[in-house]
Amino acid sequence: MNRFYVTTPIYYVNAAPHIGHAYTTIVADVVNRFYKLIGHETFFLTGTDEHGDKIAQAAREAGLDPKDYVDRNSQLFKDLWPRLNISNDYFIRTTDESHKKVVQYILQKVYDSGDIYFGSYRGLYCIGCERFFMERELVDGKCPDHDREPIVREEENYFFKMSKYQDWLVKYIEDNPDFIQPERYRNEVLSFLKEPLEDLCISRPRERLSWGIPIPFDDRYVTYVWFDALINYVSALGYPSGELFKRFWPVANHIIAKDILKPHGIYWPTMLKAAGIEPYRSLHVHGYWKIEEAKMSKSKGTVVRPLDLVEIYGLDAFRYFLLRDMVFGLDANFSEEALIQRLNSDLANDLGNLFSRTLAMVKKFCNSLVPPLNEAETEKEKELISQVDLTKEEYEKSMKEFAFHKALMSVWELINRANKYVDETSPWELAKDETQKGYLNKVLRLLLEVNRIVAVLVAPFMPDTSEKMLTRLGIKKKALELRWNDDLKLLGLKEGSKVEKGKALFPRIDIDAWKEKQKEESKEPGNGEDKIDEAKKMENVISIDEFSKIKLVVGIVLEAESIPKSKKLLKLVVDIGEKRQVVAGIAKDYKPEELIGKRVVIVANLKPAKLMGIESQGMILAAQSPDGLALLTCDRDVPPGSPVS
Ligand code: ME8
Repeated sequence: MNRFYVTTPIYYVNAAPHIGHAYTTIVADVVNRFYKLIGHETFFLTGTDEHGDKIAQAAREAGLDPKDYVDRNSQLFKDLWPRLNISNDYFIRTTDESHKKVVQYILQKVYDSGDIYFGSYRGLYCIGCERFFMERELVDGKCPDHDREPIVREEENYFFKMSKYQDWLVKYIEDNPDFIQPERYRNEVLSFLKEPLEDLCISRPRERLSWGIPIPFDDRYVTYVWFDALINYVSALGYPSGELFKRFWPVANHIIAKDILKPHGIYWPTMLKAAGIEPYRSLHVHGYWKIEEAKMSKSKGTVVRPLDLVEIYGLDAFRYFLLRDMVFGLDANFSEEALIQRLNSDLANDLGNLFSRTLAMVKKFCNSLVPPLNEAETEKEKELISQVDLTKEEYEKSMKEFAFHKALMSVWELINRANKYVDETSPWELAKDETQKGYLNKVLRLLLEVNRIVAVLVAPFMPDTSEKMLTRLGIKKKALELRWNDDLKLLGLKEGSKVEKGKALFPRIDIDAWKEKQKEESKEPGNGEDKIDEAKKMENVISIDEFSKIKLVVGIVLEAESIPKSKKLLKLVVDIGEKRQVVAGIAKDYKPEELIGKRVVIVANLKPAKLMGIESQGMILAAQSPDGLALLTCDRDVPPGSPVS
């Protein structure tokens, strides 16, 4: 049997869960549900990371014993997940006795094999990250994640010989293109590995930090939090001898955000190698949810709490929005307004409308009974059926690539095709003509079946909605019991069985009223600074008039050359009816010689600017993807200077 093992990071318990934690965990849940749907045996792990400086300090600040503190806060995560419909099989805590034993077992094993040694280290240490930094990793002398200067720290400690495995790791990543995905993060790890790797300090003296797992061969020390935390992925499976470990470790898929790429892409594989454990199968790295293009911040009041949104908009709208609006791998900007727009247009309008109008017609014209399907097919039916096949194919491919937004887009293509089919066949007209009864039945039956197929395809994303739809179609199955081969056949309903119309799946939100309310609230004293400033957000929306001020034209690249000392920039000469010199930040993705003769799209009326001392008289448009840039071009040869509108 095919198997799949999916993990989230184990979250630090010094902060309450926010939308970022919810995103990763919902992604893992969607993936878990998808692999079950296609018939895999799966195991889904999440949990909490509870040791280390940061936690001990937070407990002190809260006036609590560390154990009481972590018990309380771990529970926040444990309680949240069922409310977000998270289908995890196990919840691990690093303070679990069984986990501690495995950490000590691995430490001893690696020590015995000679890959852990005792030494002294002096370096720059960031308390926030709980690790030493190299100078070149700092930005303006500060930790880029915590925006503060690291402290100088010197200590005798235990070190893991990570450097010994550098060449092995480089080769492993090169030989296994799927090991770290998307490609940009694989490249990031490889480029980091171009410099010599240092050994990893893996202990902390107990006199400074007692909140950790004792080093088995020296009780003056506890383990460094990352050495402890990463091991959760195998301890949860009962490593070394557990049955789950044997079954699921070979298919381990870790999901993380880019903040913890280095521990997962470098420390963890080398630790596994040293411990004699096979590397994990794949690491899947996503970007950040940002608020107003910035990091979420407690002090600015921009930390988004999942349950606040779920309460207002419903769980499935929230899950759908997160998976639809972020391209896995890239950063995304969170806004409540975007969520409302998705809810209104994709869920209430497209999906909700298709479902309710189909059932309303079956009620009216077929007495709520599933009609037979026995008329010959016309072109319209063939088109709809071929869209079903296409959607299934694209959906499966995209899900396996973690391109969730694409998978959903392909489902929405089917929904839109089906809505169009209703308009084209006009069942209400067919109903007026007795001789069309057979064809009317066929149209409605096909629509019912498409609704059923849509319900199955959205099940990983919106399990409640899926079950609600299936129940009304007369199918009593839990979302997790659905299976690709049985439940995605074109015909799955029983002729003559009863369907039920029910209420709208997704009530619309009145966006104007919502905006009004936001404005009112931001005027209330005390609210001004904490709330996201709606008016400012609206500045991003432009009118057609404003857009028409931007002059876009087609240009042909005549010359292209690199700019000395710049890794990013190329100097181009482009024919747009006249010659223009343009400096473009595309050198990482395009070689100069590839560009000659290419048709590109240029912003022609941009104020000239100097980049690295070279004048740029325009800007080239390119799409950004997790795998790099892609230039916009024309799919037909048009003369240089042709306007783009
Ligand atoms: O790093 N956008 O825990 P952590 C998207 N304990 N995802 C986000 C996010 C955002 N703005 N903010 C956080 C740790 N995340 C360690 C992990 S694993 C062996 C140990 C998510 O609580 C994302 O998954 O800081 C990120 O990698 C994780 O939370 C970091 O969680």
